[in-house]
Amino acid sequence: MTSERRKAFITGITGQDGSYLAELLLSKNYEVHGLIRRSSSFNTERIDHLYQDPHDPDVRLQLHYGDLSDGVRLTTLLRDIEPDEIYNLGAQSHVRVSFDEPVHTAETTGASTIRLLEAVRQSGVGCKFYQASTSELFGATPPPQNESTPFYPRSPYGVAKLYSYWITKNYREAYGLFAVNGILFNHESPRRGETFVTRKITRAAAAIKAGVQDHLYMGNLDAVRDWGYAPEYVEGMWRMLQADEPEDFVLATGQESTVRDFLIVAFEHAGLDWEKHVRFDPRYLRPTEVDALIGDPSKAAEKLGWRTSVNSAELARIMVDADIERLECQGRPYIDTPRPSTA
Ligand code: NDP
Ligand code: GDR
Repeated sequence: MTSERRKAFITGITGQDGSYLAELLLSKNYEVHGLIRRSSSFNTERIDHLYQDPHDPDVRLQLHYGDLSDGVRLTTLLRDIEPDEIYNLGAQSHVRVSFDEPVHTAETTGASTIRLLEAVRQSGVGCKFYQASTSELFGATPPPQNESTPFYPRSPYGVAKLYSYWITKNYREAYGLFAVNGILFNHESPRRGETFVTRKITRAAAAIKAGVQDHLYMGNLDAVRDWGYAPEYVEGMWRMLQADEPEDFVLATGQESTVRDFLIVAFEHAGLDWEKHVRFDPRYLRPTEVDALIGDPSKAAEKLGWRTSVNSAELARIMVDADIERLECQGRPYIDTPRPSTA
């Protein structure tokens, strides 16, 4: 049995998507290997519930220290692990932060993809490769966006991801690698990073309801996004690697909401009037904004049988409930995390 078990290597396993993907693959009996950065404090909160004592026989989740900036480490790891599937989810993934740290973002979100692809070639492992591409590639091109829509990125993050998209496609064509781009529209969950807009809103709704916060400072409320539920999207990633041919796919709900729409639902669900609490702060604006992203997921529906079932209003309610519960468990006083003022 064990010899037939497939092995997956996930970069970004400590992130939102990496944690759900690890869960999914473990449930499918994979042996899961994750790359984690050495940090001065623990950074594995999202996968702590999956932890298995490495001393146990038959352990199926194994974590390896490494950084996407270290190509030699990537090659050595792949040689040792010999994965059947690689999911490249690791990135500096915050669009606003990419304007503060453009060079770091180019390195982590762009150049790291070629380091990993070269590690695949140099280690000689025969494996499939998933690249976490993004609707941010479409940027200024108006919706609806599908696999044939021209790209026009609007941030250092989007431009770095554009490089990763094309180098993945190039390695597919040049070397016959089973390498695919999942062009994923925004997907959220209770595990979403705290400075992305949905989570920022749902955390604030919970904190204001609990009486430990008064105001929420926000940027552009008119931006239109296509928000889906993250666990459904990692299923789509896996399906892309199970297809007969390597192809790129858009994953999206096909439905639009503004930031304001999400805010209204989240605050209403917490029993709050958003207009009493939300204030504008220009520091949260981006030098160049992506006004509207609405995906057309028909190719994924047709060829992968992939569909979403959670819309953005349901998502807002799931996330508010989770943040209320989390805050109740934490107890008071509620201490927000120190962070720079742009995200
Ligand atoms: P997160 O920001 O939650 O997670 C990013 C992950 O990358 C974390 O595990 C982080 O580690 C890791 N990472 C960052 N820098 C490095 C590095 N130098 N070396 C190794 N690991 C690193 O992102 P999501 O889970 O939301 O997204 C996953 C991927 O999908 C990202 O590439 C993102 O750009 C892309 N994407 C996301 C979408 C979304 O809506 N969520 C939509 C489309 C694409 P640590 O925990 O130590 O910080
Ligand atoms: P995005 O997500 O940039 O789409 O990238 P984010 O949640 O950061 O912003 C969505 C929209 O909300 C507007 N906005 C604010 N955003 C943040 N973060 N904070 C605010 O206070 C605020 N006020 C308004 C933004 O201007 C924007 O229009 C996410 C990331 O996960 C990427 O990695 C991924 O590739 C894309 O989604 C698809």
